[in-house]
Amino acid sequence: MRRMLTSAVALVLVAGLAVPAGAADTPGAVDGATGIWTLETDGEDLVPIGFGNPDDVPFMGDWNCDGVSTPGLYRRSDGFVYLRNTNTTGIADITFLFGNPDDLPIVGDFNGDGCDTVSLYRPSEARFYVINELGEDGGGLGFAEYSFLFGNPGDVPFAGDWDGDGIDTMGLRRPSDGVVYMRNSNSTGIADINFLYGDPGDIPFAGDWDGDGDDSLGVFRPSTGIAYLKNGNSTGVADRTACLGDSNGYPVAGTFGDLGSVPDPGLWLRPIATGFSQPVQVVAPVDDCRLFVVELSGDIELVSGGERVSTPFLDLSVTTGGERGLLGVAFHPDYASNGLFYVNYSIGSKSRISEFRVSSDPNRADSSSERILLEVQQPSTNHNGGSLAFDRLGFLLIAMGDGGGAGDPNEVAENPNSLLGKILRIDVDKTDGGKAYAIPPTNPFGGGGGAPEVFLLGLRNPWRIDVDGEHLYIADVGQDTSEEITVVTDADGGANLGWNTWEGSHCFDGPCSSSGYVFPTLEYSHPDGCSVTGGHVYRGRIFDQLTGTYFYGDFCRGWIRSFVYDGSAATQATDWTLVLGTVPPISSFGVDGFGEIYVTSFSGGAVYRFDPLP
Ligand SMILES: [Ca+2]
Ligand SMILES: [Ca+2]
Ligand SMILES: [Ca+2]
Ligand SMILES: [Ca+2]
Repeated sequence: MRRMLTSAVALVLVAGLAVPAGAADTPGAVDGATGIWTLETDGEDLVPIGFGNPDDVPFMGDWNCDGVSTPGLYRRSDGFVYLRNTNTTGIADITFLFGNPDDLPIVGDFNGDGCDTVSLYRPSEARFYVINELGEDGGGLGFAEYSFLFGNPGDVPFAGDWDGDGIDTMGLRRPSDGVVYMRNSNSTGIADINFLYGDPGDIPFAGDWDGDGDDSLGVFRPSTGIAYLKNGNSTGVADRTACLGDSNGYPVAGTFGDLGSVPDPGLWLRPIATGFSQPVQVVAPVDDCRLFVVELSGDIELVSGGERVSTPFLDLSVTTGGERGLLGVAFHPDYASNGLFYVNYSIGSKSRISEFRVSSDPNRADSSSERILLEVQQPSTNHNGGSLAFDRLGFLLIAMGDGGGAGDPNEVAENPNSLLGKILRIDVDKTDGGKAYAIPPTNPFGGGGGAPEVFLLGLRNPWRIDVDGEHLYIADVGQDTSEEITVVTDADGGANLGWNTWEGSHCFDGPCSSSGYVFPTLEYSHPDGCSVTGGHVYRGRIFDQLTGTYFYGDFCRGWIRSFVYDGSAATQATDWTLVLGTVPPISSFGVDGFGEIYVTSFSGGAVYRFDPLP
């Protein structure tokens, strides 16, 4: 699928020198529901472009022989092929009629001239029709240079340069058994290469994933949205995986060139799944394609390949009512190797923080693996906090509310000896002092003067917190006047965020002196909202211009706003209502394994994702 002659010659000429390998092909995905193409760059950014309609058959090729692969599609409804020469949103540069409705497009450089063309495979005949000039088909097959039989009716075709000679040849994958058959010449004959790869229902595609000059197979599994890419054409495990969307997705691959200057597309809240029972978080281990949706009632549900998995990942018995329930989940930074994750839930009149481990089935936790780390007595059913998050040092942050009632009646939030009204910080990888965890050496009261778990003081109900590098974003729900978000660093242990002397920047329980307090980075008043729902700093791969932007919402009003923290203040404050609408009650935000942002709403039990506008 790439121009091999040039790089093969270059490699010969500089043999013995340390030259970089040729540009590797990268995968992309075409969303069958929206027609949005999402192309992975060398830096693993994702660049979305709009081209074609949802039901088109998509592919990539180098139509103008400049070394860059660009989109093409076959529209069965009108029998036309549409090709584009740049990786930007727009209309076709080249259009021509193509074959019969059931024919499948096959893209490659079948004569080694450095240009890709669209040939076709007729499944009913198991025959390839090879075309080396764009547009010559003209609706019939009279312009095909030659044709040949290969495989059985029903096989799924693809093309690539299996032997690195600069000429693409055909391959087939048999859906019934997952066996792959490849030819090194475009002629009738038995397969030169055959091997078993993937599950029967996988979709094959090909590319030079390692940039060594020959193409090899990848398969896309619609049920999980995962592509498995292999660097050699043989049976075995994948050399890399890529999340290519959901079961509506279709895989493409190519050398996409410099996509850095493509402007961000518009943004919308795409409904991913609905019908959850009071969803309060979306979370995933780093680089994991799945979504874990936390329900207040105690289940952690799974979404894989865009579809909800029928059995929950974990079904936890929790105490509900008021603001109690399963409140927060965090995956260990090394989850991929140790399978550990942490939950914050209500049990009786206590908040409990526990560790669990995944079972031998990656879609099920081992419900018998619970290791209770910490329990905190809760005086009331509200203000139980809820967030769990690992900081960049690998310590677990636990958000604890002031124990409820109203106005912090027991004056616990500023009392360093109480675990209520705090951000706590513990080391889950060690134990000491008879505890199920260790105290990080830099905790402010590790040497005395307060409870050693305490990290930040003066919180009312920090329902949602976020970690972004050294920065911690604490969204603290207010009493009757003011909602606040405070940004501190992981070196600010011991900081007092003010409650209940201060509610935001308003004196609540005087006398009020401003000395010794950290005041909000941003606050808003009632009735502009009623209860802040903290979100996340965008670190995803699609929206470059949102990188570093912190999103948050209001539970009651359902609006979404953002700011950029510049190291000392909130800048670029933005209200997204005209773009995203409102989805009250916003219970939480979430982030997937690749940094894309989600929103959960109690209305309809819905999970939404920030998505490129179709
Ligand atoms: Ca091109
Ligand atoms: Ca060619
Ligand atoms: Ca070849
Ligand atoms: Ca290769």
